Amino acid sequence: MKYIVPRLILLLLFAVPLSARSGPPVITLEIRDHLFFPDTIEIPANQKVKLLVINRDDTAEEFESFELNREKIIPGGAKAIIFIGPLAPGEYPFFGEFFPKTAQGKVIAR
Ligand SMILES: [Cu+2]
Repeated sequence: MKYIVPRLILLLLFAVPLSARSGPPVITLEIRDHLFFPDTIEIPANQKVKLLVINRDDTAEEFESFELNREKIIPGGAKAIIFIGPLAPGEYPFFGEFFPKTAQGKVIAR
């Protein structure tokens, strides 16, 4: 018992500053009919960003970008989180590897 109370106080001390701190901005990207919506995402340069990718299709898709060095499979009807950045200002194309002719987009860091 004497160990539990100090630990609880420590937990409380850390819990408050952690919850007050906001994480990276979240940008939602949807896949529908093998297309990305939106197909152009603007993000702040030099800052980490959290992409929430929601696949509304029944089929799996793979978010792929050589420029962003990211590759992630999102099963049909599933969601995925992909962290990108901090990025230098510029354009970073991405595509859906399973439907590359239609599923195309780009991240613009400003
Ligand atoms: Cu791939």
